[in-house]
Amino acid sequence: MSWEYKGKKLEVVQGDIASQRDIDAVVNAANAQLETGGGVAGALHRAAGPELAEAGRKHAPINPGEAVITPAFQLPNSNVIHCLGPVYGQDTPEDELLKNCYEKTLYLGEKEKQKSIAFPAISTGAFGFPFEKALDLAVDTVFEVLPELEHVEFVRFVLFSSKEAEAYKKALEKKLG
Ligand code: AR6
Repeated sequence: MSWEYKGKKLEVVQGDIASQRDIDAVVNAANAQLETGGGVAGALHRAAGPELAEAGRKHAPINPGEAVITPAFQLPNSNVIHCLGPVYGQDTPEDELLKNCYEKTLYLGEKEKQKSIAFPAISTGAFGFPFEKALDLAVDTVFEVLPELEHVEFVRFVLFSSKEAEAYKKALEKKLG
């Protein structure tokens, strides 16, 4: 499902972040060492190959709310933007750190002239951030930052479950009608 917003395109899909063929930069819900792991990081590292962890080593460790960019290697994308979300109940202030993640990823995508960016629901898996609260922060931040950007034209939210995709669709419907 997709929407137009101030000349930009927003989309919500249910699927795998490692299979977004038409997207320039996919976002990794990374760990501080930019190594492989479970969830999103596991899927992206598996599909990209060992070069992704090797490329990450130059940037590691990163702090919560920080984002760095690497090539995407065997993934069908140009780049991976790795963002470390906050661990809920541990990295504070959680809301601000999660907002930073979306903001910094978008600005980095802009700097690197990426036309399209696909986000997973950062911090809502192993890091335990409550899904609905994370959804509101993600959507509000994208609505705030995206219209300011010149190069980034298209943001896709990729959710693993249909229930989560429905929640995102509802949130965007509510904002855009
Ligand atoms: N595609 C899209 N979404 C996915 C996928 C996938 N292939 N796999 C899981 N999700 P998580 P975090 C959803 O744990 O909370 C890793 O081990 C998942 O259902 O990937 O930021 C890293 O190495 C959830 O809704 O990210 C870090 O140590 C969301 O993506 C740590 O986990 C995020 O889940 C990062 O934890």
